[in-house]
Amino acid sequence: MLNIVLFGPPGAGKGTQAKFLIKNFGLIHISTGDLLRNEISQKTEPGIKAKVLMDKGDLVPDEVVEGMIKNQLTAHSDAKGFIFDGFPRTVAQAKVLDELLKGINSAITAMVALEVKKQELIIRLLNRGKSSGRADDQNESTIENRIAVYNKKTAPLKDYYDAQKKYYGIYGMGTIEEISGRINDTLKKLV
Ligand code: B4P
Repeated sequence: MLNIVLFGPPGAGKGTQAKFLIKNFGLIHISTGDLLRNEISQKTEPGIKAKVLMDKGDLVPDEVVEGMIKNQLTAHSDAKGFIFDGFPRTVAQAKVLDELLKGINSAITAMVALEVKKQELIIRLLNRGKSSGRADDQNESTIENRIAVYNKKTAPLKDYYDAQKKYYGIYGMGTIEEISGRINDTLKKLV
């Protein structure tokens, strides 16, 4: 199995690049952000609780997203591999993911990390906010909070995967096509 953690700060291009990976490598895409937004639109109890946190740019509790990942792995038991987009976002989530994959005799192959300057992240997210309707894309202070949460809770995952020699940093500035070309070149060496 080819299991990729697609990593990077908010607005780095994870969701954007995941589309190319699905096409090029035939992987199942699991985006915890999309799954949570789906819960919100269905007005489920976890969705209603998550919305308050997401609108401020805070993370939702680990147990909520871990449960969603477990369901997705079960639902796609015949997958060739997975793209984990926006998950894990904490070291605790990474450890749970390792256990879940061990349970299906698999493991993370690589973390593909998109490296983008902070000012560019803010520009991209404010831009998306004009059409996405997402509360967390609407103003600079919420975006600043998302980046601060990323630096505090999520960025340490780089060391977690680096220690396992699974970290692949990708320069995430430039056109969408240039960046997907860089990711492809890196992943082709791993399959
Ligand atoms: P996510 O949905 O993961 O949102 P994101 O970090 O903004 O990334 P996304 O994939 O959507 O954007 P992308 O960079 O592709 O998370 C939202 C919230 O959900 C979190 O804040 C948190 O509250 C919660 N959550 C999700 N997962 C969680 C977890 N595991 N644990 C706890 N909480 C969790 O693109 C951004 C924009 O840039 C787009 O408009 C795109 O078109 C543009 N763009 C991309 N590449 C570009 C390029 N090269 N040049 C110009 N623009 C580009």
